[in-house]
Amino acid sequence: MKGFIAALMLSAPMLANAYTWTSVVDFNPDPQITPSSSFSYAHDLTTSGFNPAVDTATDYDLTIYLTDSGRDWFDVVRVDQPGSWFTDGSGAFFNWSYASVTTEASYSGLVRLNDNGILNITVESLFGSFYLDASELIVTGNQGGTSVPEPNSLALLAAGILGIVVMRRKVARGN
Ligand SMILES: [Ca+2]
Ligand SMILES: [Ca+2]
Repeated sequence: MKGFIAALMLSAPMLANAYTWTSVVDFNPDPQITPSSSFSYAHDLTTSGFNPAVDTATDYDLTIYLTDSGRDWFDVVRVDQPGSWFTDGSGAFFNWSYASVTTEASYSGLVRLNDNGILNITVESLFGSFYLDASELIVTGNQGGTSVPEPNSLALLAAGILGIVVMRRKVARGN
């Protein structure tokens, strides 16, 4: 029984290495979006430490932040991501000045993220005009590749420790 518990404790950290990566793009200046001008950009999760070769994205939330512009009756935003598009559930913003819209992961979006760490987004206006202030991508998944030191760096490390030991001995003798 004790052996079983020990084995369980040893294997637990390897079963799940849950991790969250956050990528924020703050547009400056904020691009204006109208029914005749959409705006495309990309979240590059590799700049947030995501490594497509070893890490796995399993889910994400994408939130965009908008500032109103123009005197429209109302505004409707559409967010395009690989394989799907999203319009805010309420359908429209009335009498607003600042708003955020959150959309969930698309299957194709997850495939792209796991392929190269990049999620391409296009923000469109179905009605009205507004500014795109910022975009935040929060990705959850598993962090793989617990870095195993290569033989070369192990040898360097050993040489470094040996050097410190030798130096200390010399210092000790000098005293
Ligand atoms: Ca507007
Ligand atoms: Ca901004």
